[in-house]
Amino acid sequence: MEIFRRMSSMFGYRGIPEEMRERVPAGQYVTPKMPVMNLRSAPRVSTADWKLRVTGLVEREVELDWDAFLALAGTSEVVDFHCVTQWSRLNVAWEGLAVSTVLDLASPKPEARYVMVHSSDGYTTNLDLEALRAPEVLFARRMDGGPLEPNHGYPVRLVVPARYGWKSAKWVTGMELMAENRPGFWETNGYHMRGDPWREERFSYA
Ligand SMILES: Nc1nc2c(c(=O)[nH]1)N[C@H]1C(S)=C(S)[C@@H](COP(=O)(O)O)O[C@H]1N2
Ligand SMILES: [Mo]
Repeated sequence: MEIFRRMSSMFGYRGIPEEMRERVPAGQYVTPKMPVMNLRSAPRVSTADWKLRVTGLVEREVELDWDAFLALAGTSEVVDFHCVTQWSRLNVAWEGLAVSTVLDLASPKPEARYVMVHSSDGYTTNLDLEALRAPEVLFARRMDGGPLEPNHGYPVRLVVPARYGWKSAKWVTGMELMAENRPGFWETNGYHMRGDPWREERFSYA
């Protein structure tokens, strides 16, 4: 019993139904709520001013205003969310627009391999272009059946389920396509350049 208890806390399995265990990466525990993780206070963004821009190594720069975004947004999904500070929230429902659709509009140049994501709170994070093309990567405007709350990124946030939560930029306003990888905010401060929770890529020395 004791050995089981020690192992389950080690692997973060405590309190998790058996069928969900395989969905929880090593070193994570499951939380029923979605904690708010903000570097600074949530910026107030109005949909009237909001724009999403795709720039850098693209054939066509894209600029979507709120109406253009809404016209394209119709994808929904239920996915798990893993924060590097060790909490995982299972079954988060998101609605929005597939990032791959927006990338297709911009038509990345062949040399584009990485993306810097920009947010209106000044936050940045880098991702590889291939990871952003995965069908479950969304620009989300709704969460758990309601509008996205200001603290969770209103009006639009990125959702990248296959990366730690810091890559899911809130209040997102831009994607800049790049040939070389460049660190964003947390990556400059020691977090991993890729951040795959299934490989426990938490810190850059990993
Ligand atoms: N623009 C911006 N995006 C951000 C952050 C932030 O501070 N600013 N925090 C990140 C971190 S560390 C995590 S774990 C998730 C948390 O999302 P939540 O606050 O909606 O739970 O948002 C990420 N996206
Ligand atoms: Mo995080």
